[in-house]
Amino acid sequence: MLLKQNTFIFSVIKSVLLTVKKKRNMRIIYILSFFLIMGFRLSAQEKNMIDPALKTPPEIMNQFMDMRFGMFIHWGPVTLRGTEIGWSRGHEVATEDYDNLYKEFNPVLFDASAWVKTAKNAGMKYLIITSKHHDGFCLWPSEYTDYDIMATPFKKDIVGALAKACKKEGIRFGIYFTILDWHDRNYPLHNDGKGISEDGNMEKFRSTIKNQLKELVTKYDPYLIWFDGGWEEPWTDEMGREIYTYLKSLKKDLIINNRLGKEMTGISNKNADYSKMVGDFDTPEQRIGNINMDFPWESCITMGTQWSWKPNDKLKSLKECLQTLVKTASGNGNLLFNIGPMPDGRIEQRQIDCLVQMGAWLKKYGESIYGTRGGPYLPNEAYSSTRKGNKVFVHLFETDKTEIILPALPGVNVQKATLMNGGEVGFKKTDDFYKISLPAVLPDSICNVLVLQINREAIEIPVIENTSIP
Ligand code: H79
Repeated sequence: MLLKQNTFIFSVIKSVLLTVKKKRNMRIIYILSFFLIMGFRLSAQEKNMIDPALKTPPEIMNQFMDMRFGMFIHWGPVTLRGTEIGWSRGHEVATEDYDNLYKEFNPVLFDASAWVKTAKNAGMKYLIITSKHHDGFCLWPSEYTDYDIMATPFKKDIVGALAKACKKEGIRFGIYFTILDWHDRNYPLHNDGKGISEDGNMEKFRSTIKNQLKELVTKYDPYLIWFDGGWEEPWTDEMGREIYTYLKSLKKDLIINNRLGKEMTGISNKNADYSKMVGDFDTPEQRIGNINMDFPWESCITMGTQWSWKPNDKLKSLKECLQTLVKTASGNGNLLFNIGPMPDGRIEQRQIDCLVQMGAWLKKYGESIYGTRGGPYLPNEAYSSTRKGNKVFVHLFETDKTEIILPALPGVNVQKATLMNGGEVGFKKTDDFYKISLPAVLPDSICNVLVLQINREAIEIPVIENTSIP
């Protein structure tokens, strides 16, 4: 982007000078370009933007978006009570009790390799662990606090073990780190209902988290850092930009989400200004993001009803899980699917079973998810679509239909219509619609994939907003 801008400035000056005086010295062109480019850079700073040269480049973001499916893990001493991480402090669990849980946290059955293999078998390509949630407890040995895994009877570096196992299995490793910290007295806002505390010290607090982030980046070399809590009152966009810039100085291609700043669609799905986001991608929470072909996004969604483990929690059905993944990919986003391991260190078998089945589906239908882009059909109750090369993959959510009608794709010739893992299907184009006849027995009992092979690059087709059939 900056390179394009610089080349553009350079060529404008060049053509102006060449027109005015054909034999002018090239040196003037270079000097003028330099000042103009510097001017643009300064104005970027004045406009409170991150220097565009620092932003994660599109090729890195495209690789991230090609992965489509990752595992989010929320874990910590609070699992001993089975209530929500962070938020149950001082509510379902008395503060005094919550803050002492670490003394009993001894997940002797924790096996990093088993977790990572569970993610891999599910078809997930990356994994993100809560290194520190709002309660302030650190799952890695941090030099900057005593409230960490070394203070527990377990005394083993969980973040480190996961980073190592991910590397071994070829799974990208990411770290969740929240800005809130209800343990650190320097952070001026705690969940005690007393508002902003006067003995808070944001300068000291910012220095601590900067040190912790340096520790995390240098020790574990994460692919991604997933911030949370940038909405908090003591935090500003400017502080977020400072951390973004700092992290990029430690690791150039580190991917960083947008919760370092205030601008995000988040839980409330507000209309966000993407140009103001501090970070590389948007993070809709507990909902599938709206289609966006320009700005990367990732939905974080729980398999159960809370982020950390809850005994006998109600889990999403396999059908809901698969549709969540498919509809997210169809909107051009990634799914960061959350599970909460138990206090003894194991992932609950019910969660593993569901993940295994998602992985089995992806082994058969992964071509329609990984490396695809969303659209052109918007998701609806009956179907949604992704695309890649000259193929449009239409995911069919109804398994009892023998016919499906789709709005015709503008300016496109469909050369072949097949069912993935099935055969060719009946295809008729009438006016503005395709009429597709399906076999009585479909190959998959949950989600089938119709492949339309077309005569052009599918990505060029505009998104079809109205998929209703009259
Ligand atoms: O880590 C997960 C959540 O704990 C975290 N983001 C994801 C990834 C998150 N923290 N806060 N929020 C999301 C939004 C705030 C929700 C709240 Fe509430 C509404 C806090 C207080 C009111 C939910 C409802 C928790 C308590 C009541």
